[in-house]
Amino acid sequence: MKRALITGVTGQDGAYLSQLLLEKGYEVHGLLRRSASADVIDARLRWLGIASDVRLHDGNLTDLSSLLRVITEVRPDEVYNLGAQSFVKSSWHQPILTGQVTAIGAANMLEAVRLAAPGARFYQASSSEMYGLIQEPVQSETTPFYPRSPYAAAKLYAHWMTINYRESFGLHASSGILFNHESPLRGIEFVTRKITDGVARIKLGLSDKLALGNLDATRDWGHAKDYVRAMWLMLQQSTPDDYVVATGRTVAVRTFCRLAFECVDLDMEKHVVVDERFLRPAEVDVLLGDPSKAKRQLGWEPHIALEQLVDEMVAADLTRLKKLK
Ligand code: NAP
Ligand code: G4F
Repeated sequence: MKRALITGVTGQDGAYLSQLLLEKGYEVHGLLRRSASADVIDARLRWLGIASDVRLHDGNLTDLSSLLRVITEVRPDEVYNLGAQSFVKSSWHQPILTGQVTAIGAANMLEAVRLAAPGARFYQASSSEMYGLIQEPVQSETTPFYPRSPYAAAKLYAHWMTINYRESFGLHASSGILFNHESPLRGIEFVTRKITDGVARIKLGLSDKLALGNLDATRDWGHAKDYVRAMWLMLQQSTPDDYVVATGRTVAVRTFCRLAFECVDLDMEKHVVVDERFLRPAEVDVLLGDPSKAKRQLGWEPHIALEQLVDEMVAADLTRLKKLK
């Protein structure tokens, strides 16, 4: 039985990846940072019905000693570094912490793997956010990066450290440059989930307005379930490498919003207001990925279309809110 260790196991991707690996017969271990809300921290794992199947270990990406201890205890075959301060807007409010967790945290993981489990295969959660002010209309593995936020700068450091550890120490370390991916388990602060939650609230009469920021930004949105499969596929290759994971279709926040309102037969123009508080100091206007390398080399392609994703998210938020009503 293969053993996997996942950092960020309580997040959206950590939950879906745990589910996938359990289905494949893995023993799944997760790094859990200490929280005062211990009773709700595993909510996503519980939502998927797998909380009791994942073995949780107390540790923190900023504490190398804890990572060394956990890796020594678990002796993983595969390590997925998904833990991060992942909310771009917060990275301007907490730039140093974002660097400590998202950048140095990844370096800590690479060191811990190098020292305690050098034979383990390593996955780094890199991000399309690194393309920032895009240098090519469609972004691939060879497109130059231009980070536009403290988060993106931190991810870029982690990305290059992953490549450096592969080249310096021969670690089987791969980096997935994943474009935005969403699901009913997406954090409520991200725009897609904020929209589907808002739409459900308006439909149920719990609210009348939805305040958003830049409606013109466009993103290449996929489903998290499809994207965790790409992570796993990367670690099944004999040679480590870097891959863009995307759908190849980009739509505006406004379009996502319209689709969500259409799911409940409402007109977004009557409910959406633009609020400056949700604008960013520097914006990533457009992201559009070219996943051809992942298709060619991993045999990966997305199965869930944007319209299906929006339907699923709105339906899940309606169900969730009806229970609270
Ligand atoms: P998420 O839901 O925000 O999850 C982040 C995870 O990191 C949570 O489990 C969080 O724990 C954990 N974490 C935060 N600080 C930590 C620390 N100091 N020590 C240990 N764990 C810590 O993110 P996601 O959407 O699942 O994304 C997974 C990864 O992919 C992230 O690295 C993200 O930056 C990256 N990524 C995401 C996307 C996307 O569209 N979703 C695209 C590209 C890259 P708590 O539950 O305790 O907060
Ligand atoms: O949903 P978002 O906050 O995601 P963002 O900034 O693209 O970052 C996500 O994807 C990255 C991959 O490219 C990940 F690396 C990162 O960890 C995260 O998962 O914002 C998407 C767009 C932005 O252009 C933002 O300005 O939506 C725009 N937006 C408009 N109104 C809003 C809002 N974003 C949020 N969060 N809230 C709004 O009210």
